[in-house]
Amino acid sequence: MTKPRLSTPLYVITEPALRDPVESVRLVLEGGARLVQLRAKHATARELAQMGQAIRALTRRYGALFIVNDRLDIALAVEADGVHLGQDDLPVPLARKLAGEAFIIGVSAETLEEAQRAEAEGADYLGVGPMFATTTKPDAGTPIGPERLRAIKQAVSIPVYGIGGITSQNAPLVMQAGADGVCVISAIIGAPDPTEATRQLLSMLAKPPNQV
Ligand code: TZP
Ligand code: MG
Repeated sequence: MTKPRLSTPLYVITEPALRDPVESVRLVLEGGARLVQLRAKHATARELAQMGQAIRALTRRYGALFIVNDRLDIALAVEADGVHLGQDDLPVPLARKLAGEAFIIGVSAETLEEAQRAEAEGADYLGVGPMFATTTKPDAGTPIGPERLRAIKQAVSIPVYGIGGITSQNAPLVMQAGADGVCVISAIIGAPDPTEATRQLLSMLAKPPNQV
């Protein structure tokens, strides 16, 4: 099996405090999202497995990629396309050993060093942030801003997604800094109409960075 390509600039992540994750995924797929992550920090393994199976079925129907946050066991069990690992999660080489070459492994990076190590260890993409202030992740560090992302992008060759406090207003700043895309939680999942919010962000991201 070959590794699926990350070819979309919008990566939508769930947040149960804002909206039910399965419903969220259904709504954003309808709006055109083709890369989604199940993130539910307080869910049990059983709840994650149930949500993961439902999201796997939905994403297959739309031809979308499905990543599970933190939990490689759940990701493999529900046949997700990949897992997203933080700096305190399973090290990339061990995840790779269990998941194989075709599996997507994403890593959160806040610094250049973390980004370079993740790439050297075999990560397939980076989530870099927090770009801006965010209330979704209370333990997120001080915002690093688009210039740090620019430095990271210049130092690695895997795709770089900005994350944290990204909205349709500031997404262009992230793209102009060289990001391959943006990860978004509250600006889409917390919007009154996530389908429409997805459509709007996607249409903006489709424009060349110097024209947005
Ligand atoms: N990692 C860094 S910031 C963040 C995560 C999961 C939260 C992003 O959420 P929002 O609502 O898009 O700021
Ligand atoms: Mg994590």
